[in-house]
Amino acid sequence: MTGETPTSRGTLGRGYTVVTPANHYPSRLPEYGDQPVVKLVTPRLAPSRIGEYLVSLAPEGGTVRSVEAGFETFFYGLDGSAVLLAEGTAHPLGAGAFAYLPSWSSYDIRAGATAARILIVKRRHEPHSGSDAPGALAGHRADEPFAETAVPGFTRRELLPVADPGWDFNMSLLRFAPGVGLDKIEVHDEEHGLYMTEGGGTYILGEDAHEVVVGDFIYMAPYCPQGFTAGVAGPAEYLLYKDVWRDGF
Ligand code: UGY
Ligand code: MN
Repeated sequence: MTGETPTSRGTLGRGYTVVTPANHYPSRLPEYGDQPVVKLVTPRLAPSRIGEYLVSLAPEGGTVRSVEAGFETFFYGLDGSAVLLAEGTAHPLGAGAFAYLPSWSSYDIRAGATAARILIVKRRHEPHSGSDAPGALAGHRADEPFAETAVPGFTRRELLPVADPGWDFNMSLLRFAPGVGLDKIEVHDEEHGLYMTEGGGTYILGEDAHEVVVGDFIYMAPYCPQGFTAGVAGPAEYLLYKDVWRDGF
């Protein structure tokens, strides 16, 4: 391209970022060798307390050395097939499969015969006295139906237990029928990492409105005003990280 500045929907706003596939500039991490890792957000972007990464594995590819223990980690398979190996257990990580590993687990990932893409969320566990730290957990988005909410056409699927204060974050799939959205502009202390898994719509972030589509990522800092309405062309869905059960200190 000569003389033309590429345009982009990606942005660094006040209290949020939008990172689209066109913005991806892959990094390398020693554990993944030359396979691309897109750092969607890390704690280098204050005040984020999470790292969220999009890892692309070549067919039969995987970690070239184990990822060391020390952080709790959530995995969500976007496409292809892969397996997560931790503590002598193999957890499937194909499209729609997910797993959680506690901070004392090291792990490896291996792709199957086709390339695989996996979303990974990493954070420091914040213990709560009186609650046991959670152990490893794995499942698939199709294991349970999405639950109705107070808003007709808006359903949710919780991938991690939401009623146990031992857990310090939730991972939820939020699904909206065409034209349906959140019923308020939320402003709250918890932060979000959001990955669009289907469709698109309009995201209100602070004082701005952004059109978002499948593959887009949004980081929302604590107290970032936020609202969403799905587009009319079809359903929209996103995978949402949210810290929970802690008082912010
Ligand atoms: O649970 C939540 O905080 C969620 N409703 N936020 C969001 O979708 N931006
Ligand atoms: Mn929210």
